[in-house]
Amino acid sequence: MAVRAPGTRAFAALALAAAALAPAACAPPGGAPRPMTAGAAVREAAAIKAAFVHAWDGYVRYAWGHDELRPLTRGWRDWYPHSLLMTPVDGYDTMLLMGLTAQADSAKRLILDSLSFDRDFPVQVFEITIRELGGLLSAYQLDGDPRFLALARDLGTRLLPAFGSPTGMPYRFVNLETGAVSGPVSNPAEVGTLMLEFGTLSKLTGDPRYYDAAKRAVVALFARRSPIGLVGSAIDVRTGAWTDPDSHISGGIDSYYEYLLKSWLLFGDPDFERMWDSSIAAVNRYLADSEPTGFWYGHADMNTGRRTLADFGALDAYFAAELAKSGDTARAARLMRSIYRMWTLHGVEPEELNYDSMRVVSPGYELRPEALESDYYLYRITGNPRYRAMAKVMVDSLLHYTRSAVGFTALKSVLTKERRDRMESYFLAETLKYAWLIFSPPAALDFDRVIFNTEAHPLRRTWR
Ligand code: DMJ
Repeated sequence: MAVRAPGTRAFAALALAAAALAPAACAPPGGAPRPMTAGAAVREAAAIKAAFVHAWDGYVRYAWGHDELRPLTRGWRDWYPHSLLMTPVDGYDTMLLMGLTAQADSAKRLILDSLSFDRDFPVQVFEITIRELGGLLSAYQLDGDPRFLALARDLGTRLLPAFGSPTGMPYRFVNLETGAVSGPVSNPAEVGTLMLEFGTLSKLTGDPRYYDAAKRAVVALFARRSPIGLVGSAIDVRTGAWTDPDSHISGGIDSYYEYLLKSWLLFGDPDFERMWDSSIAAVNRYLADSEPTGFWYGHADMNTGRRTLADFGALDAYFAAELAKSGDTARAARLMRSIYRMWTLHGVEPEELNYDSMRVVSPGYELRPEALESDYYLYRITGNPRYRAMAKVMVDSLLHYTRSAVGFTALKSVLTKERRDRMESYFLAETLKYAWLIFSPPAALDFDRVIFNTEAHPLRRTWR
């Protein structure tokens, strides 16, 4: 069923606000936007919190005990033959941060009463690690209940057989009960986005196996970078041979870079610093692209560095956060201007844009958080009020176009605003969390002491 967003004309005011920012958004941050008053920020944060409650209420009413809400058909979706409670596990720490005590209590009860990983089916190691393991570890750190850590430990142990390949890089899937593995052709994101969770699990339990397995995988992947320092899109974990040389910072590679940087920051392990330093130099040399339309990161051949594609999309938008966190606020600010331009082109960002022609290549919007994530980092690191102004435009349009009677829903197309019956759990874990944090006082979360995993679960170094 094609459903269109309501009140599009009534939304003209927002479009005007976007237009006011857009050309100039493209002017340097620091160009004197009207700072948001404290009262306006409080109201925006309250609207985002109310949006979270609306999303959660939909889950409670129509998808309770399942992985995800189907907002349009008022049903549910499970990823596997049995639910792993993706939405409650992913959303729990956002509830704690927002002070949603009643919601947090019911989510906690559901998780502790019924979440079990003793299941005879294969799961995707990457997704289960970033959503479930990450969610349980942050739940433990924020809430202190040892049952969260026990669940995390059980899950981490069941995932460990995935690392049993000849190279040490994990298979994509592992059966939680039998340990049987499958999916030998993987990618840098799935190989290299396990360290924060497995490392934290080791630090919190005193069992080094998790840290060691995840680190060995990253080191094995890094060792297979090309002579010019880039990685490709697909690699066989049995042989270590690349099966796709397309290099980029987008989905399939993205969080590999994110975790090199953040593993250095969270664990202080200098091997990660070296790998990040060498990787970011190659990325900035071969993938960064200054065009008349803005500053972007495109695709290139990992062996020659030859530009192959001028595409950038919603997933790539995380990269400004990494640049900012690593201290490169100049590139981060330039990239954020492009991201904002991409977002305001059609009112909501598309999944993929060709930045030469500025034509949409893939028109969906999957309720993704990355643009707001980068905006949040830039706002916290620079304090520049322009980032709150940008965020207000992005948040208001996303809530407008994706809100449905029950929950929020992905868009099939940002061009037509036609909807799709899906509310991913990361909408509660990430999108609404970053949005809310941008408009909340710094005390809402100690930004300098926290490392977010790629699903926005905050992890803290509580060990020596
Ligand atoms: C999330 O699951 C994570 O942010 C992941 O790193 C990328 N994809 C989604 C959000 O877009």
